[in-house]
Amino acid sequence: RAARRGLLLASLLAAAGGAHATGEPSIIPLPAQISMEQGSYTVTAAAAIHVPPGDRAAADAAHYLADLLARTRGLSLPVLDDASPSRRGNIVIRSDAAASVKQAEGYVLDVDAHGISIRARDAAGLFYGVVSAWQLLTPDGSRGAVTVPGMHVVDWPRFPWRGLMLDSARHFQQPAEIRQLLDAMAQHKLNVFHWHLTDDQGWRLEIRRYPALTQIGAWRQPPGGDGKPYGGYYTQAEVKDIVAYAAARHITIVPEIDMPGHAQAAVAAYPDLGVTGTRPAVSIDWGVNPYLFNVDDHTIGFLRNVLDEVMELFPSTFVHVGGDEAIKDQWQVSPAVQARMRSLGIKDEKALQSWFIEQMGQYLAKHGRRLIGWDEILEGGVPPSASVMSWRGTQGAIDAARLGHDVVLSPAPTLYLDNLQSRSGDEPSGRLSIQTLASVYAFETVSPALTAEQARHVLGAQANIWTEYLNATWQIQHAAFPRMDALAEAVWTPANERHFDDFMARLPAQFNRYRQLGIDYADSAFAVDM
Ligand code: TNX
Repeated sequence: RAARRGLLLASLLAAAGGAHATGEPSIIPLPAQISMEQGSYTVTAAAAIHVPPGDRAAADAAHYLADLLARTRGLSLPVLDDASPSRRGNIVIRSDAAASVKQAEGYVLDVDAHGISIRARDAAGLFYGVVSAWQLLTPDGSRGAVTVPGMHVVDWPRFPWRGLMLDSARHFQQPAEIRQLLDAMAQHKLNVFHWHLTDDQGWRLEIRRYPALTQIGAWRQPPGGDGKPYGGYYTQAEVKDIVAYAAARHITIVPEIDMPGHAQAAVAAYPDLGVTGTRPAVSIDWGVNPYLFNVDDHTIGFLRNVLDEVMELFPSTFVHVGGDEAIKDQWQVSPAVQARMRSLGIKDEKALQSWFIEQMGQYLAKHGRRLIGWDEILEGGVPPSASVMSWRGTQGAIDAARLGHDVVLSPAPTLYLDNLQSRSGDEPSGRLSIQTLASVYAFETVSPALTAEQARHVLGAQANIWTEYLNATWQIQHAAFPRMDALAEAVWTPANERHFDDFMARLPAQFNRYRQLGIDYADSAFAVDM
């Protein structure tokens, strides 16, 4: 792969030469407003990063910058808390309630002959200003002193939900791999990590009250395996670390506990949670499995207890409860479930799923949280407390927004990164539909079918990495990069500022950063029309 990479990159760099010559800064995602100004500033090994004494948010952002620069530019700059209100020169980062950007998470970045200044009203804004500054300071993959052209940047995100979903159930990833992905997300100004933690093929989250969920549910016996159980899970201590790691990068982790379908691993651990009472094996193949959670008080109580521990671990307002692909056969043929439906006055199984989800929604609401689920939860009448994540195209989001529910877009196939991005042999195995960098880039989160009032319910979008076909780190990284760059621009940059050619010209510098960071991106993204 390495040889092939060199070739593709060389032709790409040649193609992008024009843009380099103009000195256009390679900030990805492209800022909302950027104007080039007179002058320039050279950061040398003698520079320092200055923050005001006691400005904790600025200090945190400054340390993140110092660490990144050391790793990717070989510049080890000290962080000094000596910035007076009038200080100019060098790199100055400060919280500023009067910063001339009103939007949440926004920042103002200036480069002139005196230095680089970053101001923001909130901590996330300072952090994103730092990410942009890091990109300005790593324009070309070389090490040491670097000159940045004068500019004035005012920047803020288009959407509050800029997400990535990772499926840790079909294949388990080590905590270090999760942290590396979170870091990369932060460097793309993505702020929601949707963590798919349970499915038919594995239950990955330690729940103290129900140890068999991970003792049994986290392990499967693959065909042709060596008899050793395959799988893994995250202990609560590991999860706390990962949540804190994400929070330090302004990322919220939205955990997903899938129900009532994709429940086979849980039923394998505790057969009395299921409908039939029999114990299946943890699933070893993909697709839609029949095992559903029961709808009796015992199972509903179990799920509430699980959510208690989930809420303890994850401070996120939103908790994802799945709701996808729950074929209702087991409910249909179970006399107990049918009796329960009659006693509740529920007319069919779709409405029963709606009732089931609403039970969870009310429980979460009682604890100050909000439920989100895949768009199938609309089918039996949308549960009043629910927000909706649209994956079967975008119609679910349109319907839900019209009904006044908040929505997040993650439509297959465009934002499903388990799809291939080219016909190149450099690709990992994956689903055969091809979703190119260009098609992800062109994704428009807000449907023109929505009125302005309805569009206010669109929180944003995310890409999903399902891992049926992706079990190694390099495969996940190939799927994620560089399409994560395209996604970032689709959810951050104002729609009328997005231009694919311009984006492509900024990408080679990003590839250099990937190499410095040890991220195994796919340059097969460019093989499509070559
Ligand atoms: C559908 S998307 C699923 C997942 C699969 C995915 C594969 C969704 C809510 N359910 O269980 O992994 O397709 O692309």
